[in-house]
Amino acid sequence: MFDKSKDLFNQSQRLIPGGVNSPVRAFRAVGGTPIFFEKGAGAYLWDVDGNRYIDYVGSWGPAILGHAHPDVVTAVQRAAVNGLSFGAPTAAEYAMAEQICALVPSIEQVRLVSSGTEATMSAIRLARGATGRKKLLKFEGCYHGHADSLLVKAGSGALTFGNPSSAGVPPEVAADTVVIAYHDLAALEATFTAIGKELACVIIEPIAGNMNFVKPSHAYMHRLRELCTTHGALLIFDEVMTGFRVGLGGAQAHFGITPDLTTLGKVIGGGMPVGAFGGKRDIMANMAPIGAVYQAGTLSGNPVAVAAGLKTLALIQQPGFYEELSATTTALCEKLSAAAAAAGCAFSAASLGGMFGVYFSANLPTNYAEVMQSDRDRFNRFFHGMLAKGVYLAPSAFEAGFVSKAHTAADIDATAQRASEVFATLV
Ligand code: KE4
Repeated sequence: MFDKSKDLFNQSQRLIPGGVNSPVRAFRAVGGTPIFFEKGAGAYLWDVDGNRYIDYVGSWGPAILGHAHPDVVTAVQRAAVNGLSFGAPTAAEYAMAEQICALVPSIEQVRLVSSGTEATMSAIRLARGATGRKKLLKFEGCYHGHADSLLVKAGSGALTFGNPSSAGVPPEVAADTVVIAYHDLAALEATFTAIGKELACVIIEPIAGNMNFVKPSHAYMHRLRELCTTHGALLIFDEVMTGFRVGLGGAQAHFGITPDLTTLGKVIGGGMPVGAFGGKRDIMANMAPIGAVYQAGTLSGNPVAVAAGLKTLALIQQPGFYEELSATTTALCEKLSAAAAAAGCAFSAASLGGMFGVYFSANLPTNYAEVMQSDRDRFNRFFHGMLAKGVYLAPSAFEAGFVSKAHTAADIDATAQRASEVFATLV
């Protein structure tokens, strides 16, 4: 069933570290051999062995329209025949900036980059340049890409500065990053009381997707906004995953909060490499070449990637898009939960817009510690059972899942039916 994937994985490990170009793809969290895919269309993926899957990873969020949407492919083809990249301004980049600023009102000016990591790394440098402060606050379980200052885990004490979570990150770099528990109001208040005036910024996943799906309370998020304002720390909403995914206005629209800076990625590229960071005009004025904060990129805003992003942003604005996407995702969570309950399996699920999380625990986690208490072994068995039945979930118990506009009610019913069969093997 997976012979060609196994052969390719054996080969690729010779020339690519771990055989993959991004660690989560290696299936280390779930065990087994990573699947090599060769085609995607709509809600489906086909692997090199010809197996078809209903896909709930969607390239980790970009494929909100489904794979190879014909209008997006045509837009890419039309752009490509005129040249792949000029390293010079194009009208399309301005059109992209217009779309982002129109759809995310907190963004008055925006800079395009080529990945979410570039977006968050640049936003933090901008916050430090704009405030003249060094320290940043992030939250346990949130992932913001692999910039040095973000590969940091909590220090020994609640308020001590972070320690590197990766080799190669100098301790002195990690020392300026404070890491506290996500969605813990007491920890947040204590941190601001102690070092609020020293914080250049707070970066948060406003709805977490990298510890699995965790949506904090409105009260917590609004208090975070208040504390940042009071202490002069810039609030960065990392919406690389939630932007245009949980709703047209992202998580900031859901909470009714205006962050100082927002980072974007994934959906805005429609599967091509596009990231962005933006915010208030007076903050963005610090960016080179008009300001002193340097940031650059050879392929930033390249016409082919922007063409994919522009067409994607146009299509997600169609009337009823998010109502239908949300209904499909809600139905998936409800049907999976019903199937688990019928099998007597402790399970819970939650979603917002086209993003969801499933947990092998009876109660929905509200923070990292609770997520860590879910049954990872059962998830891994569920993952492989579903994979064998042609359903591709994120290969980790600590990742969110994604539904596309291309997923139909029949796909959701098929997924639930196959899940019923797998749940029965778990209890
Ligand atoms: P990229 O550099 O991978 O484009 O974006 C980094 C990033 C930043 N912020 C958030 C909230 C993100 O979720 C991500 C990347 N997400 C992961 C999925 N958990 C990408 C998958 C991977 O690392 O291969």
